[in-house]
This record gives sequence, C-alpha cells and structure tokens, in this order.
Amino acid sequence: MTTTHYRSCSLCEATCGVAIEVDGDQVVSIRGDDADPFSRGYICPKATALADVHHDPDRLKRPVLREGSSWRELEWDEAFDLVVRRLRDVRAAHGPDAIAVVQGNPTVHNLGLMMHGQVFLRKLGTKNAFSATSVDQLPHMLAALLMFGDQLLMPVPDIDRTDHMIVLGGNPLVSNGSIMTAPDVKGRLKAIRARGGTVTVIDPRRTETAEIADRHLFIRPGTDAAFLLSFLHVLYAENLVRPGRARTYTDGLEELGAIAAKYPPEATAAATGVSADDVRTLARAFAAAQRPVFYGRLGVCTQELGGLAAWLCWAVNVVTGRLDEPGGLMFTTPAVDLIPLARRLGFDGGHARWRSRVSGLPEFGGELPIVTLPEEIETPGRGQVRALITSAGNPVLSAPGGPRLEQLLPTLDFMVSVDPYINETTRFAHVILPPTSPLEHSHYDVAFAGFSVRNVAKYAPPVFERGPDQRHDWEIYAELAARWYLPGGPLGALASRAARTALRALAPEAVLELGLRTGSYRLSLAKLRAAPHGLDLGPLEPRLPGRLNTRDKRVKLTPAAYTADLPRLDRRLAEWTARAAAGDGGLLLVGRRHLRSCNSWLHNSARMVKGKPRCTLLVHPQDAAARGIADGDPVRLASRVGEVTVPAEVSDEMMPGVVSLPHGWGHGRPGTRTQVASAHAGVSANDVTDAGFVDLLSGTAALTGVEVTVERVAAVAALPSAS
Ligand SMILES: Nc1nc2c(c(=O)[nH]1)N[C@H]1C(S)=C(S)[C@@H](COP(=O)(O)OP(=O)(O)OC[C@H]3O[C@@H](n4cnc5c(=O)[nH]c(N)nc54)[C@H](O)[C@@H]3O)O[C@H]1N2
Ligand SMILES: Nc1nc2c(c(=O)[nH]1)N[C@H]1C(S)=C(S)[C@@H](COP(=O)(O)OP(=O)(O)OC[C@H]3O[C@@H](n4cnc5c(=O)[nH]c(N)nc54)[C@H](O)[C@@H]3O)O[C@H]1N2
Ligand code: SF4
Ligand SMILES: [Mo]
Repeated sequence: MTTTHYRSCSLCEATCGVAIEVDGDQVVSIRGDDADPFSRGYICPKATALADVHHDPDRLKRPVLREGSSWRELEWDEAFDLVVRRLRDVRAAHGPDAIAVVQGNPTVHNLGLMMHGQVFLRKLGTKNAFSATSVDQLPHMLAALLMFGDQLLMPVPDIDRTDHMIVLGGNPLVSNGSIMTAPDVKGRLKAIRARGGTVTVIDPRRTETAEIADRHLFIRPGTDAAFLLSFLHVLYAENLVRPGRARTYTDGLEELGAIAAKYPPEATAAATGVSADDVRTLARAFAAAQRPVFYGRLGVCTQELGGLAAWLCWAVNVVTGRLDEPGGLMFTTPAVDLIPLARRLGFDGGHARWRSRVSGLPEFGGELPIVTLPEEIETPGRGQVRALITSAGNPVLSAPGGPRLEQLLPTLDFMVSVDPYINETTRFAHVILPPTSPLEHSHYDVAFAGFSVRNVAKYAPPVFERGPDQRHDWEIYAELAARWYLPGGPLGALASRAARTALRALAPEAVLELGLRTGSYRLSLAKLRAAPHGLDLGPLEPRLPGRLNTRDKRVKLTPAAYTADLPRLDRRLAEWTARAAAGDGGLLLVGRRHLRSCNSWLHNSARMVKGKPRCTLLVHPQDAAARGIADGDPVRLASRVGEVTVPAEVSDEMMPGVVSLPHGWGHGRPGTRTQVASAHAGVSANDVTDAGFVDLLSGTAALTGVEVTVERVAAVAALPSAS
C-alpha cells in the first residue's frame, strides 16, 4: 500500500512543494504538490534527486574511521568519544584557533543542523571559522549590516508585483532564484511580461534567463560596480532620483550623488562593455517604470569588487524609492523570525573586527574568508590550523585553491566530517559522522522563509523514521556538545547524561514551536501540522523604518567602508580602460549552473548526470577561431595558479573575451566513494580559480573574472592512440 507525504524540497532555495509517494521503505514517485499555495505544483528535475540521495548505496549511515586508504565502521559512542578526545588534544596543545571549522551550503536547508551545528561549531571559539558565505552572499550580508544594521536583513525582489525587473549577475531560470525564494521563477518572470512589464538581464553570458527576457546586455566580468555608478550617475544627473518615503529615514542621498557624479557612462563604457547609450536608456526606463526593481545576485557578489557592487545594487533601489515598496525590493515578515533569535544567540554580525593571521583579510560575522583556509593550515606559528571539522561542505571542489587544500588536508593532526558521503573533501577525514537523509528528518525552511517573495510557512514530519543506528545532524552536534562541555569521569558521565536530556529538549521542533508562537502570526506546530501543503501568509508588506536595526533607525546609503573602497575601483577602472583601448585579447573566466546540478553533491544520482557531458568550457566563436579551437576539442584552461583540460563548446551565448566553466565537478579524484559521480567526473573550476584573487573589502572569493588562457590540446596528447 502506498502513502503520500507532503513537504517542501530542500535542494535549493525555491522550497517547492512535493508530493512523495512511498511504498514501505521505498519512494515510488516525487511529483509537484498542486495544493501547495506557493509553488502550485511546480518542481524542477532536481526534486527526484531527493529519492536518489535517500536510496543511494554510497550514502553512509554509520560513522566510519579511516585506516590508511580503507574505512571501518564504528559505533556512534566510540566515534563521538574519539572525535571529542582528538579535538580536545589539539585544542589543549595549540589553542582554540588550531581547530578550523567549515560549514557548507546545505546547512541553511536543514533547521536542526543550522541550530545545533552553528551553536557547537561557532562556540568553539575559533577564529578559523569558515563557510560557503565567503564564496557566495557575503557582500549582500555586508550591505545588510552596513546599510540596515543587521547582516540578515536582506531585501528580496517582489517579483509578483514588479513591472520592470533588471537582473544583474543572476540566472534564476537555472538556479531557481537565490535570496529570492520563488518557486517557478520562469512562470513569475513570464507573468511580468504578460502584465505589460519588462525584464532585462545583464550578464557576460546570454543565459537561459536572458533568453526569456525582453533585453540582454553583455557586461565584462568584475566591472559591475563601475556600471552601477554610471547608472546612478544618470539618475542623479537627469533628476530621476525620487526616494519617496525613504527620504525621511535615509542618510547619504546627497553624498551618493556626489560620488556618482564622477562616473559618467562615457567614462566606464570601455571597461564594462556596456555602451553609454545603453546605460542611459536603461536608467531612464527604470526610473520611468511604475514598479521597477533592481536585482543583483551571485555574479555580482563573487567578484573582486563584489562588496561595492552589492551595495550599489541596493542603492539604486533606495534612490528610486523602490526599497520597501510593493513591486520593489522588500523585506519579509517570516513566521519564525531568525533575526532576533540569531542576535540572542550572539550571532549579531560585525565586519573587520579582526583579520586573518596570514594575509590579513577581514572577519565578517565571526567568520574568516574561506580563501584563507589553505594558508592558515600551511603557515606555521601561533594559531596555525591543526585540526578541521567540515560540516555539509566540500571545499576541495567549492573553494578556490582546491588542489592546494587537498595537499594540505593530509597534514592535519585530525579531521572530522559531518557528511553523508566520502567525497573529494571528506576522504581526508579521520572520522566521518553521517547524518540522516533529507527524507528522514522533519523540515521547516526557516532560512528561506525569510527570503521568500510571499510570506509562507510549511512544516513536514519525516517521510521515513530514522533507523536506531542513525543520527540526525542535530543529534550529532548535541552529542558532541554534551561530551565537549561535560567530559568523562563518573560525575561527568552523570552530568553528561543530564546534559544530553536537556539538549534533546532542544530538538528542532521545540525551537520551531517557540519561534512560531512568538512570531508575527502566532502560529504553532499544531496549526502547521493541520496544513500539510503549507500556509500562505500573504504578500510582502512594507517594514521600514521599524525593521531597521541601525542605532538611529536610519538607512545608511553611503557607509564609510564603501566610500573608502572606491579608490580600488578607480585603479581597476583605469587599468580596464587602458586594456580595452589596447585591444587586449585576454580571456576572463566565469561560472555557470545547470538545472540538474546542485553545487558539488548531486552528481552521484544517475538521473541527474545522464545525457551529454555538461562540464564543458563555453567559448565564443571569435575566441575559438583565434585559437584554432573547434567545438568539442579538448582545451587546456589555465590561470596563474592551475589548469584543467576540458572539452570546448563553441557558443555565441558568451560575450567575446569571456569563457564559462561550471563548478562542482572534478570527481575523478582517488579515494572517494561516489560511484556515479566518479564515472561522470568532469573537472573542477576551482582548480583554476585563484585563492589570491579576492574582494579585499569583504573577503569574498573572486570566482568570476579570473584571467585565464585557453589553448587547444594537441589531439595526440589528449586522445588514446586510435590506430
Ligand atoms: N567556481 C565556483 N565555485 C563556487 C561557486 C561558483 O559559482 N563558482 N558557487 C559557490 C556557492 S554559491 C556555494 S553555496 C558553494 C557550495 O559549496 P559547499 O558549501 O561546499 O556545498 P556543496 O558543494 O553543495 O557540498 C555540500 C556537502 O554537504 C553534504 N550534505 C548534503 N546535505 C547534507 C545534510 O543535510 N547534512 C550534512 N551534514 N551534510 C549534507 C554533501 O554530501 C556535500 O558533501 O560553492 C561555491 N563555489
Ligand atoms: N540548478 C542549480 N540551482 C542552484 C545551484 C546549483 O548549483 N544548481 N546552486 C544554488 C546556490 S548555492 C546559489 S548561491 C544560487 C545562485 O543563483 P544565481 O545567483 O542565480 O547564480 P548563477 O546561476 O550562478 O548565475 C550567476 C550569473 O552571473 C553571471 N556572471 C558571472 N560573472 C559576472 C559578473 O562579473 N557580472 C555580472 N553581471 N554577471 C556575472 C553568470 O554568467 C551567471 O549567469 O543557485 C542555487 N541554485
Ligand atoms: S526548484 Fe529547487 S526546491 Fe524546487 S524542486 Fe527544484 S531543487 Fe527542489
Ligand atoms: Mo550558494
């Protein structure tokens, strides 16, 4: 007999409702849940990977200990004791900073992991705390902190009510939206056009999103801040600045005008590749629209001037009166508000309060930039990293300097990974503690409900009960915390039993109940259980100035950290302009995503990797011709730090002078246990990206705009002899 379970998919930010049909311990089918008021039946092809991960024979269910190149299963008790003992030894010998922590992307999709992992790992008191934030949204969080007073106060585009959307450095048709939780983005973008509005995409590649937009413009990677200053220049120079309500609670309107005055579109066009005419036309059309919104995302953040660019994207919305207005860039009113909770737990943000030991990059929100991890392991001295905890992250593939990291990980005194797979990173761990699968734990999307284009709430119990010898992420961290804070001895054992009971009372449900009851809608778990398809709590509402957390409850349009960073932009602008004048034929690397990938970890599903290989280098026909490269040729892609050999895909969807390689591949490394992924290995983009290429303001890795060379690999060398 089959039963149907309703929940939201936890694989990306869109939180689509899924209907999972189950027979015994097997998933029979996964379909879109038509009754989900938010996603209305939409799902993408990735949803079925929820079943593939759950049933994956490579997925670990019990702790394993590495013995040379083989792995032995451990009892949980033994594993916990071993991990805590080894970590304590490192700390006792070398101090708290000797234990580094890396938290990866899936953390934010898993309430229990986010709570307990965050509390245990960050309260270890190490300065060497790293996460995917610094290869992702850090510049948005920095802008939230500096402009609105809280790192989590990130506004989202009100996509359902806008009539003019500019998308800069995002490809929501494939990513399904980011810091814009919006199931069926394609439908929602098409609806903008259907109601007479327009969509413009500005991107170095004519993306899938660009294909359904009214207009696409190429922009040279890394130059967005210059483009945005010129956009603002036009708004100010042509008297199109209309902050509306925001005028009463915004500081810096005039100062921003004075800054923008220095960047007329004619002065940036050669560098950005966006003509002065195009900038003027765009800015005028934006200002003339009824309900425009300017949305910037990952491509804007992960570049060498990402801090400035993310700030300026929001500044455009402020000066045109589009912040906190329907159809503009709005703040959410989530049923469980993480902002006060995070503050209560002491995660209240902060920037550059300290700097990394080796290269002096700034801390943000208590974390250091992940590009510094390799050098912090390698460089001797006080504070050198000697042990590592990775949690739901695969930095060997996801952070620049992957090859260096894989050389350094074996030198650590101890490494433990909380992860269901033996992958490119966890293969170096001494112990792996595997959590339950997404279908074995309950789900409430506490993070993404906070970045959702409608206010929604949805809770789902586990589809499958976990086995007695399995542990949830939160249970793993609760156990580690209990043993860490209340170690051994008869008294300790007693106390630790009590502590464990206490920690179990902090199950995700307990925290959720508290959050729901004290939240804006006074919900409860019981109410959510009674609405298995989810609750729609209405469209976004204006929240300012009340929601601001700056001391004087005012929006800061020109924080000093940004204005102090402008000289760095000026220097680069001069260099880019000079190069353009000299007809520089160099190439810059950007990334891309695919609908069936999810960063580095869904490639072990046969359904996700089937079809023609997707790890290819897109090259513009002109650039290909200049190098004698034909479609399908193997090419060597090299940067200052590394190189890979990959098939070329010649395509005019690229801007001339720009090549694109997806990330998350490179599964051919020895010692992993991911059979399907290994057979579809591809190469890692982060073998080529450069840990030394970073936004000095925010510490975010510049994954985009990396200078590279591409050359055809002699067929003899690349192919086995065909005779
Ligand atoms: N060149 C380049 N590099 C990039 C990017 C890019 O665009 N270009 N994008 C960057 C971005 S935006 C991000 S977010 C990062 C992502 O990079 P990471 O944060 O490293 O995330 P993943 O590669 O998805 O690896 C996720 C890991 O978590 C494990 N996992 C999955 N679910 C769970 C769970 O519930 N619990 C636990 N404990 N483990 C789990 C998986 O097995 C896998 O090992 O990559 C970044 N790297
Ligand atoms: N299918 C799928 N969905 C995903 C993921 C996945 O791996 N696969 N990952 C998830 C994660 S972790 C995240 S953070 C989100 C990211 O979601 P998005 O923010 O939509 O990011 P991308 O899809 O990488 O699109 C970034 C775009 O920026 C462009 N770009 C590169 N450099 C520049 C530049 O210098 N300037 C400008 N203007 N554009 C530039 C790229 O060409 C690309 O089209 O996606 C999430 N969703
Ligand atoms: S769009 Fe995201 S949330 Fe929706 S089904 Fe696909 S992976 Fe899951
Ligand atoms: Mo991300």
